[in-house]
Amino acid sequence: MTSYVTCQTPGDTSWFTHDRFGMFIHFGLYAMPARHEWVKTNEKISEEHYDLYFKHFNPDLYDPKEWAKQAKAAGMKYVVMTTKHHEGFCLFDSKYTDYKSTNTPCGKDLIKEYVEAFRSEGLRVGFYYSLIDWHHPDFPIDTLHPRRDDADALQQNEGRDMHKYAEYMRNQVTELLTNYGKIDILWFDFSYDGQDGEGDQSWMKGKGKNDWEAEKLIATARSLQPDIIIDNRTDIEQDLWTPEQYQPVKWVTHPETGELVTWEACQTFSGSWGYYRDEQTWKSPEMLIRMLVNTVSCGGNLLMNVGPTSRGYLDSRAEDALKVYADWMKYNSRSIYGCTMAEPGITAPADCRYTQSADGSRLYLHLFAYPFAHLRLPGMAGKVEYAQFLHDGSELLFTEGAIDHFSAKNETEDSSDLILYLPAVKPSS
Ligand code: FHN
Repeated sequence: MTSYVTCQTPGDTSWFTHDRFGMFIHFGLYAMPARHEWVKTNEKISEEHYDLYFKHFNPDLYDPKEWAKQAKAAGMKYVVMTTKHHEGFCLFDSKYTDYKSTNTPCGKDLIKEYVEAFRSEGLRVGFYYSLIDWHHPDFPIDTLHPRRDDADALQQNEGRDMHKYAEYMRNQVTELLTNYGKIDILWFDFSYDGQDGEGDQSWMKGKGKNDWEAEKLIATARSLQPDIIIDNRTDIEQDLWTPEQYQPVKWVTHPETGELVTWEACQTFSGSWGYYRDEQTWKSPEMLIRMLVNTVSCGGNLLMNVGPTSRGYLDSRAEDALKVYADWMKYNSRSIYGCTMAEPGITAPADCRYTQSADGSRLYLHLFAYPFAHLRLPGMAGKVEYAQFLHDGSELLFTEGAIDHFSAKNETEDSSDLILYLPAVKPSS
């Protein structure tokens, strides 16, 4: 999924664009059924049964310090954790609801411990806050709601007041941005406007910026933490972006302001954001690295997700995936941090990606397939002063626009990345 950080963030977003790589954490009651964070609505689980998860929620092995250490080792520089997902369960001690972690056997404000743990490892901290809330009595039943097919859904929906729910969100965002110190990112999720149900079920319509009272919600956040980076899944600006803008060969600019867009892709190791015990689809180590490289080669950030178990720890599959990043970033992080897409006019060969240092002096060539003896670099003849492998700094000969041999490494090793020093080429200002 791609989310876009708006250019309208008044604060300094240069740290965000420099850091490029963050950890996403989806944790909540849905870790107990362990069948996807949408399990309540996917399986239309009854309120009575879902309350069993609330009654027995006790992540006794919750250890965000351990998560933070692994995120830091993986090269992640910031983190965004769910404070409340669509199920409506709050991982923080809110005074506006009883549906919270402090009222379960867990008994703790999990967000407080999360913030302290990741700050202690030097990561910037963000909050995910769901606009959707399948538990709140004033959140109207709609096309996505678990109760949508209940015989009395229409009657249940009468009297639900979306304005009261919008006020509830503003009150909780006020708590989150008041009680936990400086927060760097606020990640709202998500609008689905205009999708009315079939036929006469217009009461099931989707929800967008007017339903969330998004202008007031964002104004509330900015009044408390003016420099906070806010994504645009409240639908305020969603319509300004179109996927074709994310072409590796183009600087992505805001269609109105012309500013270089800061944007972020979010992804997960498997097919689920929340812990999914029997999940079979896990991305390969190569895919994990390519997703990071590809995102930065298009001028964006990657927010990579983990879903802790309901005991509160990261399972071995998640830990193994984080280790893949740690091993790769050890030698290759300089091709990620402070880098962006290659400047206009520089196009990577097939099965390769370029990332370029912010000052334009270094072009990193990422090999998604190990080339044969020669690798021709279109348009680079006469523009490269020096070339070397990134992993060990060993020199590579570059003549007439081509790296002229790869005999230095056999093909069994991981395809390494290269640095091309381009003192003659400076990005257009
Ligand atoms: O519905 C959510 C989903 O559960 C998850 O939180 C993702 C993360 O980007 N956002 C929504 C789907 O786009």
